[in-house]
Amino acid sequence: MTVGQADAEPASPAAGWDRCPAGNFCIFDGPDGTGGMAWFRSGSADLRGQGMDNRTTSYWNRSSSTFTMYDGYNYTGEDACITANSGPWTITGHYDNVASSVRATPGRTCPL
Ligand SMILES: [Ca+2]
Repeated sequence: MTVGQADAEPASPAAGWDRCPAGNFCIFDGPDGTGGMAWFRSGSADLRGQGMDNRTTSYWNRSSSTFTMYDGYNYTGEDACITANSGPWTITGHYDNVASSVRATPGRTCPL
C-alpha cells in the first residue's frame, strides 16, 4: 500500500458527532458520537424501536428544547435532563447504557 495524500485526509464527518442533524436531539451507541445513532425532534417512548434501548453512551442536544432521557419505557424511571442546545457529551457515570425512552420537555429547566 502506498501512503499518499489521501491517507492524510480527515475521517469522514459521517463517522461521528457531525451526523447529528441540526435542530435534533441525537443519541449514540458509542462514546464521542460513534456507533449507531438515532435522532429526534419530539422523542420515542420505546428506544427498542430505534435499536437503541439501554445503549446510549453519548448524546447531543442540537434542539431548542430541553430533552429528558428515562431509564424506563414510556417516560418512566430515573431521568436525565439535557439543556437545550447543549453538548455533545459522553456519559461517564452510571447512566451509561441506561436510557429506554426520550422526549422533548420544553417547559423543563434542568438543575445545575
Ligand atoms: Ca433502561
